[in-house]
Amino acid sequence: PQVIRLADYAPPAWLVDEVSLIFRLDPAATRVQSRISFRANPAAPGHHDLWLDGENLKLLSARINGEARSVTPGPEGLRIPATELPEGQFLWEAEVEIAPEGNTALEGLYMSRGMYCTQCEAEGFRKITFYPDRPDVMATFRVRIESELPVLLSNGNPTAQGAGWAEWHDPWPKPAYLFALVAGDLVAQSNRFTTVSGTEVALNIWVRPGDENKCAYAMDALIRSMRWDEEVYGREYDLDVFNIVAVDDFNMGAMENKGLNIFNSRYVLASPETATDQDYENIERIIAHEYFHNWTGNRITCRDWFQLCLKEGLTVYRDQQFTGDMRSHAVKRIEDVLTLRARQFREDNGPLAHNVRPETYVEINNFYTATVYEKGAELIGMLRRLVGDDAYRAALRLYFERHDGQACTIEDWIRVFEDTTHRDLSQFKRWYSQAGTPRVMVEDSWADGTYVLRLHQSVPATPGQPLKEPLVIPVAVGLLGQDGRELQPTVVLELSEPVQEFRFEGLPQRPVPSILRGFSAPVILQRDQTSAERAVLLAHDTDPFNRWEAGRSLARDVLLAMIARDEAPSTAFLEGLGSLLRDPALDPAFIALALRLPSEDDLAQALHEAGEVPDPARIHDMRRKLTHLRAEHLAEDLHRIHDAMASTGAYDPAADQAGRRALRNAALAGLTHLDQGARASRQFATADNMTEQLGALSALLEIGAGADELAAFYDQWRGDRLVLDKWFGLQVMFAAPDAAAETAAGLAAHPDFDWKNPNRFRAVIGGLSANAAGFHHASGAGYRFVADWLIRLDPLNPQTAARMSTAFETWQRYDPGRQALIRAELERMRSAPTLSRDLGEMVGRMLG
Ligand code: BAL
Ligand code: ZN
Repeated sequence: PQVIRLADYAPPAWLVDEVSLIFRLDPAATRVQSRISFRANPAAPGHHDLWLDGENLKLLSARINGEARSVTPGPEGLRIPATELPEGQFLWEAEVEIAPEGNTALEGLYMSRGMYCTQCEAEGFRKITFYPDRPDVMATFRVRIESELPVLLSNGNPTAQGAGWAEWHDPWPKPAYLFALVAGDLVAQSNRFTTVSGTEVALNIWVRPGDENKCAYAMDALIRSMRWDEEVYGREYDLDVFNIVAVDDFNMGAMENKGLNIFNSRYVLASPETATDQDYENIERIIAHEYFHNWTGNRITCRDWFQLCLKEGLTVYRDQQFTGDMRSHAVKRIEDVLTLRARQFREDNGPLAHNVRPETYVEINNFYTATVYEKGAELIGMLRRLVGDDAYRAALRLYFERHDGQACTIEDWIRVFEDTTHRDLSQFKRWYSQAGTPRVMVEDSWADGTYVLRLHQSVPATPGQPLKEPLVIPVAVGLLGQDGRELQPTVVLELSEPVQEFRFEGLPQRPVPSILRGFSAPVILQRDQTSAERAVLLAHDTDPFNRWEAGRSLARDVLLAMIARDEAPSTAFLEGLGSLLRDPALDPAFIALALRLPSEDDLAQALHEAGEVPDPARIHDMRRKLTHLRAEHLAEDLHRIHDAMASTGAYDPAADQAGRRALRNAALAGLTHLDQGARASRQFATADNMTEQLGALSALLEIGAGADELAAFYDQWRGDRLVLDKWFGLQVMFAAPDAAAETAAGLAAHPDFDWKNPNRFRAVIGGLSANAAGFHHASGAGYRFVADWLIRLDPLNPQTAARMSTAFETWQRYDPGRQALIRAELERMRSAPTLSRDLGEMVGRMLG
């Protein structure tokens, strides 16, 4: 397969000023006419060939400046030699035929239950027509859609419409990956937004008839996002309309097409009865994320796909800030770090580790990763900490001013900060070009009122990168007295050498350090900390993240001691949790997070980090045992909380109520271990919202009960696709390790298992890989089941198959028996006759 390299970047020979497209929609034979005005790029002097990307297109006609051309495209596109091209500029016209109904890859123009929709990022536009499908070619688009379907949408503003047709114009130059088209029998929930300068914007969320009563929250989130981006980043919306469409078959979460965002329906549709609080929070976050792309991604886009983190890291950072402002910064930071560790640290410490800005790829779709997104966002947060809030604001102003309308690079981004602060950021830039999670090892000493922190940094070798250079790591530190009083408020230490000392003088007593406050850098902290120190932090740290972290590391160590030596959990640990449960000043959402034990995969990661070989079955048993013991010890508190957190009044998805329900469900999960599910059955029967219904069902399934509730749930929700996804997923995730593969196989044979729908496929096959002990069962049945299905899906939908193959990325952690089983499955996938470039690249990287 061809490897694409950042180092080979060359500017496009031909630029496009304007594109005009006419679509005559038909499921089996859609005709696409294009008129594209090309202009020689002054940045690529000389007279060049014209290369147009194109895949699976039937070329019906082609003309240059009105003159018919006979052209024979290859499998990836067509080339017109320079000798056959006018100099300077010319008009390209073509007509192609495509078959959206046969497009199972869900990339380009495809159909989802009778509706037409598109997904063009990263390289889907080339499946619609011949075009220079690269993000540094930006053009304005005019689109005419002809179809009998009632709703016909594209980017930009509507310009004209009649029976069976509609025309759209997008005045903002954009790369082809932001093109979108939708046609269907849809209804809108509509509203209006007046921008800060007084422009009226029509807002519409388009859904299938029957779903219009599930859009209110998404609309509310959109309006709040638009206001927030004006207030916090000074960014105003720039078209007359903003359309969002919910689609059932979608590979990703959502897509930021200019003026026409297309969403996986699970991130739009919500009602209290069908969506959990977590669903609501995801909707708010993703609506915001896609909206924020309008400036960070669309108005300023990426020069090439290696720069993906330029738009994704920044936009994730912005949506994290937004959620923090809407809900709770403390809770949001903990949630983000949980995700980062679960997904990005996992990736960064295995065979798929890669730079935040990769330097090579075979299939760019394989780089929409936690590293590009979540670690990319961490780099923005670190930069902000290093330069300060005011400089961050000034740098962002300069970024928007200087680069509006451009396709940019990480170098442009860093230069904006250098020009704002006059600081040399070349060392910081290594964060973009070095893979791997840095380790920061802490030693400290105390003498004569002086406390010294000695920090060592190192980054482990990653594939293709044996040696690493030191990074600039912002380490936020505070100091507490033994009595919990804060002796030193937060200061940011800049660790830039391999080893560095930091001194704190004039202290009255040896302090308890609170290191890496707010998780100020995406690193693994290595430090011997006594339980007494942790107890001080857990009880008193003014930094909520480190307060939570103290409890988290206590829980992790308790679990590791149980796994290694059957050691009983310390009373200090259990009592620490009890104090949290009894602290009326604490946010219930925070307590719920403090109660959440490290996942089985987190524990496997921790054991591997400590040089041990994790045993998934043992981890599972000990984690269950601790859940049980903890519930016994805290039963009284858990009862009280489950009663006290019961809802009063109408359901509201906002943070306050959601936090109370999260804590109530956490209490219930513990109590269910003690009462064989009596309380959970009652909660299930009386719940008037999905959060409590699903919380009860999960608690029952976790103890191996809940058969009646599961059947009732199916009967109640069999007509709701999104809720049915939950029904499929839960059963697999909570299946006992011995029965997990069998449960998944049974569900895959269920008449409602529509395996070509990515959400349903993820529910069952992804559900099994999320069941660590089931997936890693020593029989290999879990591995075999997942590999079977990936091999089956791959020829139809390579993007989703490749994404889900990351289930196997941790294989090097395990014992020789499991390693051999996984290797055999990876080899089997690699030798599948239908292997795609997508899955082929992933499997190849995992095998090394
Ligand atoms: N650009 C792909 C979907 C997203 O990150 O918003
Ligand atoms: Zn994004």
